[in-house]
Amino acid sequence: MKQPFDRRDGKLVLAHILFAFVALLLGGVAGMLQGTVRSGMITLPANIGYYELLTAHGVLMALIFTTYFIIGFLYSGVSHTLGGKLLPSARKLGWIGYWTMSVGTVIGVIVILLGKATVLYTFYAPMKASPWFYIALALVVVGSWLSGFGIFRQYMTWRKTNKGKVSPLFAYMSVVTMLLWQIATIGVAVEVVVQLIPWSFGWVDTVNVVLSRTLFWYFGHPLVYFWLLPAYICWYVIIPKIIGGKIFSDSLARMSFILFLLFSIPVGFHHQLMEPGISGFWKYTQVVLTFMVIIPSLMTAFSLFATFELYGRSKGAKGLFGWFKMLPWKDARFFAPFMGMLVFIPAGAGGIINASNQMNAVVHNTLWVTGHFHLTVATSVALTFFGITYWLIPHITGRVLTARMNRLGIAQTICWCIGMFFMSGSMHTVGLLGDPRRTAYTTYDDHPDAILWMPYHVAMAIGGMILFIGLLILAYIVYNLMRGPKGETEYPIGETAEGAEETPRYLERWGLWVGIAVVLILFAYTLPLIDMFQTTVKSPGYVTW
Ligand code: HAS
Ligand code: CU
Repeated sequence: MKQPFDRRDGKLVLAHILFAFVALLLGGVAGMLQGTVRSGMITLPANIGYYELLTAHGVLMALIFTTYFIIGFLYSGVSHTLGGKLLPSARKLGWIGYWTMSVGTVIGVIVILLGKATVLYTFYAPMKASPWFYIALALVVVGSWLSGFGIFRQYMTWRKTNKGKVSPLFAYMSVVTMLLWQIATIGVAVEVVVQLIPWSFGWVDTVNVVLSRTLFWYFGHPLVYFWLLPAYICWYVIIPKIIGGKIFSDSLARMSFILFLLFSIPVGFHHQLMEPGISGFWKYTQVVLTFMVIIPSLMTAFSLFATFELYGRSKGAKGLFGWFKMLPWKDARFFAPFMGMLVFIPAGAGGIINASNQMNAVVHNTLWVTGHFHLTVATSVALTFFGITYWLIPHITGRVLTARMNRLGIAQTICWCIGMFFMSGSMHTVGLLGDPRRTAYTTYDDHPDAILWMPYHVAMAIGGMILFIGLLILAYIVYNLMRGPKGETEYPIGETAEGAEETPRYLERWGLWVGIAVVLILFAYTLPLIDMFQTTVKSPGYVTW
């Protein structure tokens, strides 16, 4: 499929990808600085302190880098698989979305750096930021909705003109990802627009804290799958092509995405297990649903192993693990996402620990959780996105990945994994020793036993430095990809293995799936929300910094 990319589509995609990398770089600088500022090694102008940097780091990396990259990547695949170019209306929605999000991002970052929104990326009330911070967030969300509508539009038009055909897997998965996003962001939009903006302008005096956190996590958990699913698109659809193999099963892949749509939203309480004001029964219910959403990840693991093994055996691999040697280890487009998969095994296991009520009591609000998400989003997802970049940018710009950049991509991956091993490994361990997250200083630090934590902090800092070097290598690679030698780069889309079962049509009955998702959400949230309206004590706002 060596068809060149439509130039206008390429521009839209590239604008998203490059914005994402600028955000990643700035977020990385903030991440680097926060440790040095906390330990007093340096002082920054305008009193920019640990919490400002931590907020900027979280917002830029977790919210901005991911959202831009994902929208860019999905648009590229939708354009490529649904007709070869975007409809003018879809492209237009993409651009309006892009500019709306960008205005929001710029306002948000300025307000954070001015020290008016030091509320971290989860912006928990009753910490009260400037209204402009919340307005900025609202703009980012609204912008992403518009982009989502563009993707739906392209898909619906394709279906109308291709009646009776099964849609391409990439496009199908993009639709699920964006549906999940649209349903989930309703929660945070209501929180921001109905609760936080009026309160931060001073139009109302108090805020219902439990309600705001519940609305946040109604969004916050599916948010992590909004990051994960595009990585899964790469693992299911792109990786088989890159290794020269086949997709194990198209229907299994679609089914796993549908399970994400159903079960990733009614589970937000697993972030609130230690919070008062929510009855044990509903926490228990949502934990059961959380365990349901582990299933599609296990299906994914199974399916990937099958793809790898089938490919290896087709090349003559013998024995139980002979296929392992056959994989293209020297190809950065494979190696980076593969390391992401490998890391996702312990990362996912950590998630299962978090979701278990009793163990959550041990790890909640400790650095263990920070360790968890640096493995999941900052390694599994991030490395996969880097792997995508190595062919996506050359494909769009009509260039090729040189052998030197490929080698550097492999070095970047190794650097990232070593850095994360030190940083996330020590976060996990010191978290188990009780070291709190999100804190520059606590009186615990004065206790003689706190000395136990120190070596882990040193290891975290060393890991952080290695990661920063990894980021600089990445920036260098991206810069070079934009200027590489002219040539053709394929957009790798895998094909389904022969003998795989036919894809059942009901997987594309959106009314049915969205309907079930809504029922599950209503089941998991209606009674707890009624409770929160009736019993909760409201709080005034606090500026804690
Ligand atoms: Fe999580 C907290 C539970 C997955 C991100 N999570 C967080 C936070 C973030 C985050 C950002 O229940 C912190 C939020 C904050 O600031 O407070 N998480 C889970 C569970 C899963 C999970 C059950 N999390 C993720 C993913 C994330 C992410 C994915 C980002 C992308 N998480 C929690 C809980 C908390 C939490 C609690 C709250 C903690 C607290 O107390 O605050 C599951 O989805 C995980 C399932 C995954 C698996 C792994 C499958 C493995 C695969 C790889 C196969 C590998 C192959 C390689 C084929 C079961 C698919 C081949 C290998 C060879 C050797 C050949
Ligand atoms: Cu979660």
